[in-house]
Amino acid sequence: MSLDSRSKTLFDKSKRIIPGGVNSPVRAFYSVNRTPFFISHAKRNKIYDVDDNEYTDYVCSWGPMILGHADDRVVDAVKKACDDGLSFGAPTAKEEILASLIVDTVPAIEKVRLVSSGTEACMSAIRVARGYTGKDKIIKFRGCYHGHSDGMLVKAGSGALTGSVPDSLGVPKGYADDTLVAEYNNLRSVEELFNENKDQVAAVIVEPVAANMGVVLPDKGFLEGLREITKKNNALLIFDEVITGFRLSLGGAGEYYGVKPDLVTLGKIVGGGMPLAAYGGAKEVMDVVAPLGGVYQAGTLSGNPIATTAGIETLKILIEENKNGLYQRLEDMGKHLAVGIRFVLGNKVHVNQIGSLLSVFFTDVDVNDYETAISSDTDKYAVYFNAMLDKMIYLAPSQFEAMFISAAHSDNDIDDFIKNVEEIKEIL
Ligand code: KE4
Repeated sequence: MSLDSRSKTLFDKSKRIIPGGVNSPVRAFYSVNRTPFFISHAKRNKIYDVDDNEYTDYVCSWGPMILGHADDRVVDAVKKACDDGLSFGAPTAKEEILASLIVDTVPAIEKVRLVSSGTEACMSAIRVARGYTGKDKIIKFRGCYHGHSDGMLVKAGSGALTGSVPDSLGVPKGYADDTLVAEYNNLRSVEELFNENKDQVAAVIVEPVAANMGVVLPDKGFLEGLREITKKNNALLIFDEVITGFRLSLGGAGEYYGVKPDLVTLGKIVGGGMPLAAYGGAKEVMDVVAPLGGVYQAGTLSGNPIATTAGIETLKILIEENKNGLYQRLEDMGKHLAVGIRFVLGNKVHVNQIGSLLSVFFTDVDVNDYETAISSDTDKYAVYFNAMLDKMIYLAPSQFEAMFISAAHSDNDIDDFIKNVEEIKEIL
C-alpha cells in the first residue's frame, strides 16, 4: 500500500477528529508500525480497502463473520427488515425468536437478555453475579479481556495488552480493588484468592478459551476445576463466550468442554456482525434482572429489530449448516492451517489452534498461559503481519489477538496461506 494512498489520506483526516483516527484502538495498526487500511467493502472471505486492494481476511471483524462477509441470506433479511423500521424501543417478536434460538443452542442458558456489545454483556453479567450473591469481588485472569468496563480493565488482554497498558487511566482505585486477578491455567492462584477473600467473591469470569492474549487453550481439568472451586465457595462461574460462542461449536465452549457455568456472555457471531450481544444463564440467577428483580440493566437499542434480524438469520444458518458438518469443516481448515504453519516455521513459532480459532506466537516455548504468551517477540510478529499483508493476506494487527476462519474460506485459501508463509520464512 503506497504511503500516499487513500487510506493514508483518510487516516490523516480521521486523526484530526477521532482519537487515534479509529473507533477502536487495535484498528490503528500501531503495534505493527503501519498506516491502517480503511475498508470499502467485503464479500465472503475477501476484504477490500479504499485503494482497491483485495485481501483474504483472517480477522473476520474479530469473529462475527463466521459465515463470511455479506452473506446474501443475512443481508437480504436485514434489507427487508429495514423497510419495517430501524428501532422502536418497544418489544418485538424477533427478540423472543432470537432468545429462543440462544436458549435452544447454549446449554447453560435458560433465560437471556439482549444488549448491544460484548462489553455491555460482561458488565451486566458481573452486576447480576454481584446482585445475586450479595458479594462484591470478581476474579478475572491476567491477559483475559472482557470489554472495557472499568472493573474489567485490570490486567486486561486484547488492545489493552497490545498497547502493553494492562491497566487503564480513568479507572478509580475502588473499582480495581474489587477485581482480583488470577493466572489462567493455574487453579491454585484461584484458590488462594478465594482463601484470602473469604465469602467476598461473587464470581469468577473467564474466557473458556483465552483469545485476547493470543489463543491459549485451557489445560485439561482447568475449566472443571473452576466449576468445582466456585461451587465450593458459593460463587458463580461466568463463561465469557463473546469469541467462543457459536465459534467452537454451536453450543460454544460450554458444550465443547462439557462444563456448565452459571452465566454466559455472548457477542460477535450472535449478532451476525450487527451491534448485538447477550448474557444469560440459569433462570434462578437471571430472575434478579429488572424489571423482575433488583439488578438494573437497560438499553435503548437492546434487541434492536435490525440487529436481531441479522442474529436470527445467522443462527438459523449455523443450526442448519451444523447438521451438514460445518463445524467439522471449520475445525479441519483450522488444523490444516496450524499444521502447515508449524511445518514451515518450525520452532520459530508456537501455534495454538482450536476449531477455526488460532494464534501464531513468535516464541520457541509452548504458550499455555499469560507469561509464555507475552514471551513472544512482538517485533517479529510485526514483520510477519506486514509481510503477509504485502502478500494480500490480512491478519490481526497484534500478536495478542486471534485468527478466525469462516465458512467462506476454502482449503485453497489455506494452501495459499502456507505457500506465502514459506515464501517469507527467511525474514522471520
Ligand atoms: P465488544 O464490547 O468489543 O463487543 O466485546 C468485548 C469483548 C468481551 N469479551 C471478549 C472475550 C472479547 O474478545 C471482547 C472483544 N474482543 C476484541 C478483540 N479481541 C474486540 C476488538 C476490538 O476491541 O476492537
